[in-house]
Amino acid sequence: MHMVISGMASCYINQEFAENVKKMGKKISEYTGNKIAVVHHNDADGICSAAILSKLFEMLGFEVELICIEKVHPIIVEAVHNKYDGSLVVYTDLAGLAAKMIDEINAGRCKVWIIDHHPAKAIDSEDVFVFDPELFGISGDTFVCASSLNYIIATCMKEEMRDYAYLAVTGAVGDYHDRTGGVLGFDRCALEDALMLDQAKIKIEGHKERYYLEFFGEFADVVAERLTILGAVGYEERGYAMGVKACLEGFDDTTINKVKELRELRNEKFEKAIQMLREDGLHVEKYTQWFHLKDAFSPMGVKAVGEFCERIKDMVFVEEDKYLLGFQNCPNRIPDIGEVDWNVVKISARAPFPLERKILKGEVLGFDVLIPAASEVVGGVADATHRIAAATLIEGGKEEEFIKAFEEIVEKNITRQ
Ligand SMILES: [Mn+2]
Repeated sequence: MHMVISGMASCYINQEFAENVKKMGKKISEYTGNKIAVVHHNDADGICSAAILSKLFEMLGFEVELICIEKVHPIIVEAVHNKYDGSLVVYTDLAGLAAKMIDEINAGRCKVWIIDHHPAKAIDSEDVFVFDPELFGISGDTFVCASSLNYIIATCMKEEMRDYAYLAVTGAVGDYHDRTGGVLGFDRCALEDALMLDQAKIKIEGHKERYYLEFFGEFADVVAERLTILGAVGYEERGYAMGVKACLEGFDDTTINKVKELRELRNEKFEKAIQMLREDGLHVEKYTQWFHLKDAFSPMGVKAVGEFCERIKDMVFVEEDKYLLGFQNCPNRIPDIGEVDWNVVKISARAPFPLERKILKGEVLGFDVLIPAASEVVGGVADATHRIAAATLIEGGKEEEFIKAFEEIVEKNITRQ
C-alpha cells in the first residue's frame, strides 16, 4: 500500500500516529473479505466520519454498510457481529472504552477497528485494534475529532480523499472543537487542507472564527446543527442516512424540509416536557433532583434527554444546589439492526450553574466520578463522562437503586471531608 504521511498542509503527524496508520494500511491490504461494516455515532461528527470512511473504503474496492447507533452496548455488539461474521467491523466516534467488551463478544468472529477520539483503553488482541490519539497523549476533546482522525487516516491511504477535508471541518465544529475561538491541532491540519484546496474560507466574527464551506454554500456550524438534528432527533426514522447523503451530495429540499420538521418536533416535545415539570415538579432527594421521561420523547433518540437537561438546568423550577438527573427509555428498535431484546434506560446528568462552579473548583464531586461509580453499583455502562456532563445506560427498573447509590456516594464523600 502506498503511504503518504506528510500532509499537504504542513501538518506534523507524530510518530505513533504515523505508525498506527501504517499498521492499518497493512491490515487492510491483508484483509481478504469484500465487505466492511462501519458502526458510527449519530451526531454530526459521527455522520461526517461515516461519510469519509464509506468513501475511503469504496475507493479501496470494498462494499460498505453503515450502522448508526447511539450507544455501544453488549446486545448491540452481539447483533452486529452476528450479522457481519467474518467481515471487518469499524467502530467510529464511539467505543474507545469498549474494546475489551467488544473483543469478548466478538470471540474471533470479525476483525475490528475502533477509530475514536474519546478516552480509550488499549487492549492486546489478535482481532481488535484501537486507534485513538488519547492513547498517545493527544486530547481528543480538544485537538482531534473523529472526522479529522478519519480524514487524516484516509488521506494517508488515498490522496484523493483530500476532496473531503470539508467534512473534517464540519465534524470538528459539530463537536464544538472551535470553542476556544477556532479549531486546533489535527482539526486545524484538516482545516488548512480545506483552506488550501478552496473548500473553506475563514470568517472572523467577534472573537471567533467561522468556517464557510463552498460545498454546502453554508457555514460549518449551520451544517453541523442540521446533521445532528437529522441523526439525533430523526434517529428512529434513519435521519442520519439522509445526513450521510447530504455530506457527499449536498442538502436537497427534501432534506432541508426534514431538518425543519424535526427541529419543530424537538421544540414541541421540549416545551411539553418543560410544562409538565413546571406543574408537577421534579423528584427531589437530599443531593439530587430527577425526572423520568419514559417514552415521551419518542421518536427522538436518547441524545434528547441530555440536550433537554442542558436546556432546563438553570430554569426556576430546578434547585440550584442539587445534581440534575434525567431518565429516558431506550427504544427497543435499532433502525439499522432491528428489534433488540433489552430493557435499558439512558441517564443524563447535568448541574445547575452554581453547582457546576463548585464542581469545577473541586469543592464537590463531579459526574466523571459519580456517574461511573453509581452505574457500577447497578451494573450499568457509563461511557461518555465529563466533570459537568455525563451519560450512562442502566437496566430498566433500576432507576431508584441508581439514585440511592448516587446519593450514598455523595454523602460518603461529604462526611469524609
Ligand atoms: Mn465525536
